[in-house]
Amino acid sequence: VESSIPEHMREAWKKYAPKGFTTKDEFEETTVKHIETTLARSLFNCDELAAYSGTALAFKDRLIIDWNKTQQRQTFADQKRIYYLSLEFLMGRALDNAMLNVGLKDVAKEGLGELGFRIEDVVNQEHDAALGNGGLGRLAACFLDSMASLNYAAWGYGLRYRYGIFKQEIENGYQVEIPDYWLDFNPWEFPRHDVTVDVQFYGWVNKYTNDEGKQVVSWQDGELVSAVAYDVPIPGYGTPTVNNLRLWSSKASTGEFDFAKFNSGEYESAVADEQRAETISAVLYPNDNLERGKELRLKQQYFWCAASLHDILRRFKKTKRKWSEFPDQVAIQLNDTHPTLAIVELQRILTDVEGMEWNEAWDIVTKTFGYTNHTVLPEALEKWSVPLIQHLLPRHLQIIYDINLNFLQQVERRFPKDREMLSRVSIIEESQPKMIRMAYLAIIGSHKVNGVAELHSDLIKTTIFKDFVKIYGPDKFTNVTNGITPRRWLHQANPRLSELIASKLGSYEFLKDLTLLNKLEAFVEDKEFKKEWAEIKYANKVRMAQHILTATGVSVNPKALFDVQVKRIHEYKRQQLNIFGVIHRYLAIKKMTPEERKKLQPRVSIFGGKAAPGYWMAKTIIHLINKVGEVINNDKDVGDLLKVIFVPDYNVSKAEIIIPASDISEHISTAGTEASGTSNMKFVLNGGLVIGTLDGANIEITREIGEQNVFLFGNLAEDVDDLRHNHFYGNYQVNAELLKVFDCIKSGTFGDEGAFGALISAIVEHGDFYLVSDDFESYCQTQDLIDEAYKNQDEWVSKTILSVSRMGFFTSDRCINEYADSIWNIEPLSVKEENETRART
Ligand code: NBY
Repeated sequence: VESSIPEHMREAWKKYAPKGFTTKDEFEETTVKHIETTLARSLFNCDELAAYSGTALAFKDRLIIDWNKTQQRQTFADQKRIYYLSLEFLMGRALDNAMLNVGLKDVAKEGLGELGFRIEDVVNQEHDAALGNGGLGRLAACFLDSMASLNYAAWGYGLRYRYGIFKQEIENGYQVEIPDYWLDFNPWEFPRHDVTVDVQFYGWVNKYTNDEGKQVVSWQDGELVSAVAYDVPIPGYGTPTVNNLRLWSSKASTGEFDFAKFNSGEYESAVADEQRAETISAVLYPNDNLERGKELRLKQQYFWCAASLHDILRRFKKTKRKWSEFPDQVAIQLNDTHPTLAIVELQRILTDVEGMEWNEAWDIVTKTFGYTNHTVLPEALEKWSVPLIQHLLPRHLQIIYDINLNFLQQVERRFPKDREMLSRVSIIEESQPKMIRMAYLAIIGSHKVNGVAELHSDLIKTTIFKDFVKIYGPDKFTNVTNGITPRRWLHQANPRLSELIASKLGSYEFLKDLTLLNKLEAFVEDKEFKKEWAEIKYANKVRMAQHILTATGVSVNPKALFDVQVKRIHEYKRQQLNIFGVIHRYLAIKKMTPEERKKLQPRVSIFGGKAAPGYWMAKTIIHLINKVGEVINNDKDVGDLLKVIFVPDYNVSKAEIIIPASDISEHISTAGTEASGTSNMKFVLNGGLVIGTLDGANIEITREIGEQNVFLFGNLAEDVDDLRHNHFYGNYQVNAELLKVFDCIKSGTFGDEGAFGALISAIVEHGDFYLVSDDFESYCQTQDLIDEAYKNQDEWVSKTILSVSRMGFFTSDRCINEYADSIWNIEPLSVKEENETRART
């Protein structure tokens, strides 16, 4: 590793190089020092927030020491790196994770105790890093944790939004969005003002022949915006590896152009330019599974792709290798189509800037990229209008046309005279205006395309991408079933359960190898163990009930069955089916005799999730849930038999409280619409059971844990098309029980007469696209089965233990190893090798 410090002076560096605290006393010393100096607070004004800040700063010191060593090691080892490009990283809180992963949580707990604080209260001060919408963003966060824990040389690249996903408040039952300004105090990031990249927009393309007779293409006279790197350390669990998440922040370019403006008296307009530049990374777009074609969003995408590629190329160039070795050194994974422009940008740099021939460059590009698809919903597939790209990125548009031309010629040779095929697979959709189909571009520019659960990966091959399977053959398409990190989603979220498991398995090794959970099966009939298991679930429910009381003012009985559906609000996820089912139950309770009521299983129906601010139907669903809750929760006939709760502002840290407290969670999307789902895995891993459709990863969860441990219902994906057809052309009738629910809503039982009409007419008049009515009966019957099953607590607990013991497959560690094997062709840097490398430096 190169250094500017002369050999004979390095002794001083080695002597004073910080080692980081390891003991309780050292922890306290570092923490108090940070509180008194960095934060300028003292014994007399140190509140919990200051204690959090000091602790975080102490751990940040530790992480940085390991981070530096890891980066040196990885550079020295000179092997392939994986770059995970994602517009979203839904990280949640970092302190508890840092303490756990570096193995110093007990030290911190004791130390904080001596300083007068409870570790739980301190950890709770942290603001979530919420740079994501839902599953896709959280998946990226789990992947970072796994890649570091498995010692892969991996970098995440994303945007440093000033505002994360909005905070949700509920006012009179309506969702209200509040900006999430989260950067007031963020000890987990390091500004790298020396790592900046100028990114160009607009301008024009100059093609000419130079003095040597060579064709030159140059994109010039555009507007420059600077990307500044902010690095976030990503510690692995039980390993010295600390990887890097690099987030780009936009600011006005300090190029000569702007200086000229400042000096020529155009001070105000220069400041305005500055603000315009900063808006690029200002805000996370709050849509999940919906694409809206906004210019600023396209700017974000290109800004981030260009800066990241520039950074990756700079690192590659330092190795002095030939370009042909690029794909042996670099793997880039595209998290959905959001970073697809990186494909075009790499081709542009290799040809226009590096002077490579088209085919040679294209070969490198396709060997470098892999593309992960997360949806089959047509409204979520990204398209950008040709005029917009022409305006913003004129050179890229030309390259996209060339990529398309080459591709279509190849298709023409394989399928001569199939004009239909050519227009179907063209990157350019011949609409008004013409549109660029980003998924097609991503497929054509990658060597592998994967879906995120078996059913989903099959569906993309047989529906939206079927022509591409014909063209490239089936091997280009593969499946990598999603996973979750057991560090956050078992150990951190449910420390008591993790501890109980460790006590039976003899160690915490299962957090590194989740398949070891299968040893729990031996305790399925162990009375003492089952008792403790059930006690932990109950304690988690008590904690949840406390949260519900503070957040909503409603008091719920922790002995009731907790039925949870928390996820983004979307018609395809069918929260409307759930709330209609709740109303159906309410109507049944109202009709019951006191004797019948006594026999009924008490329930708490818990909802949570954000609606995209412009998604009116989703907002209406939230409104209905809240209004139903107001009525049912105050109905004396009902009492504890049924409560309906909407937990406001569902986010990662709330998930960590809610998930361990669930008895049943709902994963009830219309079959074929939910690509995978990942919370389903989290719930089962925490000793909850699932009610679900045969969709996404529910299918594989069922295969792993056994049909008898899952409550499945509803129509199959293969029947959806026919059912939809029948809604319009057959003699179709809405389910009679569901109609009673609609009558109840329409009669004004839940106030706001008419406010919910659209939810009803979507089903009764507009073809019930999501098959709510078709699945209603089997949904309600299955809920009744759950009531029955729950009454036999002994069997129920056995089911949950058995399920947990069979969840090993769903760790994101397995998932990352599959990507590494089948897509990235990369090996981890073994810790042994790391230690040797360390000895050499
Ligand atoms: O990705 C989710 C899928 O719905 C879920 O089934 C899957 O488990 C998860 C991880 O693979 N997709 C998702 O969360 N998508 C988004 O959040 C999203 C965000 C933005 C846009 C599209 C989708 N967008 O086009 O702007």
